[in-house]
Amino acid sequence: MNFCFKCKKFQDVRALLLGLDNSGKTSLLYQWRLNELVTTIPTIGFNVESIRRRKLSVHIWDVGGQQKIRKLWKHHLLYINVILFVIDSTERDFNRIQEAKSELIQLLTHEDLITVPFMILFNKSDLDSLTDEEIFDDYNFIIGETEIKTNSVHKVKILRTSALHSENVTEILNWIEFVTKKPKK
Ligand SMILES: Nc1nc2c(ncn2[C@@H]2O[C@H](COP(=O)(O)OP(=O)(O)OP(=O)(O)O)[C@@H](O)[C@H]2O)c(=O)[nH]1
Ligand SMILES: [Mg+2]
Repeated sequence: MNFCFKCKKFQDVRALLLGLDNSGKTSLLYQWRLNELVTTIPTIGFNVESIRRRKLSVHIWDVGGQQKIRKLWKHHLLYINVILFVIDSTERDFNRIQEAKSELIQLLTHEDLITVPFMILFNKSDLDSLTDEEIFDDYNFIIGETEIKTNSVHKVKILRTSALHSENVTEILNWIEFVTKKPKK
């Protein structure tokens, strides 16, 4: 009989890191993976890293956010357990805010994602970022609006992050653990 006492059973979780270009997705990914802010270049295609968290093995796909390659996002949506949508919270340009909102609404209303929990990350909180009121005015209503439109049952959480200072990185993993926990048999 073969016993493997060292082998632990990990629950695999697939997380998708999306958001406009320059929002900080790759920086967050490597802050999680390496505990440091790496020098990034715009992602063409995607990066994937796996992070162990207690009984979870979280596989995070970070997909490039430039406008011309956003059409590739749809190829990553199947079998995803959580979406982490990153917003550059220093961005006050009206058109860029509209762009981010439009992409987020498309995802929140996508038929393949109707039961997938979303975390919206307002990144770069170490810089001159949007105030809570600005975030509420510019983005928060999206969630209510989406629920009315789709009658969906998304769990949505909003969090400020900083890839530079590693702010809230642990909280994100805690939340992933919470929303993907399988009921005990
Ligand atoms: N100060 C500060 N800078 C950040 C933070 N996160 C990312 N940056 C910087 O923002 C720039 C863009 O970061 P990336 O991680 O490459 O952005 P991205 O979302 O992966 O961009 P694409 O790959 O083009 O989709 C880089 O210069 C980062 O160093 C943060 O929390 N604070
Ligand atoms: Mg990137």
